[in-house]
Amino acid sequence: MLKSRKTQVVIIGGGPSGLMLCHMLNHRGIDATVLERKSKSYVLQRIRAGVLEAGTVQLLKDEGLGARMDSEGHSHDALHIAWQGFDPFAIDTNLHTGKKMVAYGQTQITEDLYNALERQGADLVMEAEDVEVHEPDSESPFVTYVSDGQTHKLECDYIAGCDGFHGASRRAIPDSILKTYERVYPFGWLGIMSETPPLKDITYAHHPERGFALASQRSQSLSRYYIQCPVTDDLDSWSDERFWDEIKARFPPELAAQIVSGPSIEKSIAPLRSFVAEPMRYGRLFLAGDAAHIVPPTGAKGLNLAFSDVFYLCRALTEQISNNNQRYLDEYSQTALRRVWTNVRISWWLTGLLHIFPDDTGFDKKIRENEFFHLRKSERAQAALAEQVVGVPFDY
Ligand code: RFL
Ligand code: PHB
Repeated sequence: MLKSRKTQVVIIGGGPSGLMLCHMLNHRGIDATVLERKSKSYVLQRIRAGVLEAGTVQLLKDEGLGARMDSEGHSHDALHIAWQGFDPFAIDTNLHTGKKMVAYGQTQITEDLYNALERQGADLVMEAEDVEVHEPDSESPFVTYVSDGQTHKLECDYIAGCDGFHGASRRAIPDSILKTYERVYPFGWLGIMSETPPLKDITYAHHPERGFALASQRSQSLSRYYIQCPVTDDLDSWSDERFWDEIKARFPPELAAQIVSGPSIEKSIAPLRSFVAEPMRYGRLFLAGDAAHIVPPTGAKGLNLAFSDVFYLCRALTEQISNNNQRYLDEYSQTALRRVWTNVRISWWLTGLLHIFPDDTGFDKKIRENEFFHLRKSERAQAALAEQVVGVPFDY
């Protein structure tokens, strides 16, 4: 038998964007139901970074989610670049913009959100299977899903598709309406986690023959490192020893000497792509976060973009539902996409600057090197990059 009920907003996906939207809507007196395919423990096990733009930090504080971030996060005020053959240098993002970024894990943010939502008694359905969007372009959309072996129907006023790149909601938009833009990069990131003290600063490295490397961190005793590698590489071919030799070869010697190696506790290869789906609205269905766009991780923009989408979407739904003002809903896709493309561009640019490509010509290498010289020498180039790394404002 079909079980049917009604809510104002159905949110598909209980990752950071879906949870944050639910939290913000509930705070404004709007009913929302989150449908998440996985279990809570699975969602909380995903290891992802969290370099938070100033706007994301402010949004979390404004929404009452700042306490743990304030005590456990650490401020992150520079973009460190180590280019083989040159002294490492840093762009002081705080100096150029007056704004502060914070390094705080996505896993912790997700945990904070689950805790807050559970305290509020929010309507979360975990392990919801076969979620399907119905009639999104009508006045009465609904979503069906299976839970505990039973099919449920959720009638609603609006649907928020926050179900990531592989989710169901983007597919509910007809091909004739949805236009997608994509660049798949000819390499991936091989990442490892190790219980070793990290380098002092999150540092991006470039070696003209060997390619990109990144030294990052989770705590004073937990390090996260990445190197670019062919996406087709077999993980088995990357012993820990080979990884450490390779990453040390990509960093300038004085930094390589500071990298403390140790056994990896996690190792994976992630593909890199830029992807945007337009428009981010179809009738009463609105996409947010990775469901609508993906950026390569160079620059750490994905989560921040997910949160700016949620900011716009919450404002749009609240204005419509509470004040009968549809202006922000009508402008949602256009407003969100402007900021999306700004971040797609900067993530693509940083990826091109710091990686090597299999089809690089001598000309490409010279241009890349010159981009680096210019950035190192020019205060103005540094200020322009700093503005985007810290994050353009939501009203951009
Ligand atoms: P998510 O996190 O993918 O969550 C989507 C949720 O939807 C669920 N789902 C479904 N639920 C119901 N029905 C279905 N049919 C469903 N299909 C999927 C999924 O189980 C999941 O729980 O998307 P969201 O919420 O939009 O959040 C986006 C961010 O997670 C993502 O942009 C970032 O993780 C990207 N990213 C980083 N972003 C940053 O801003 N800073 C970083 O430092 C950073 N580092 C990273 C990253 C992503 C990485 N990945 C994905 C490999 C480092 C890594 C390694
Ligand atoms: C990470 O710590 O995992 C991390 C940091 C910076 C990035 C991407 C990932 O640009």
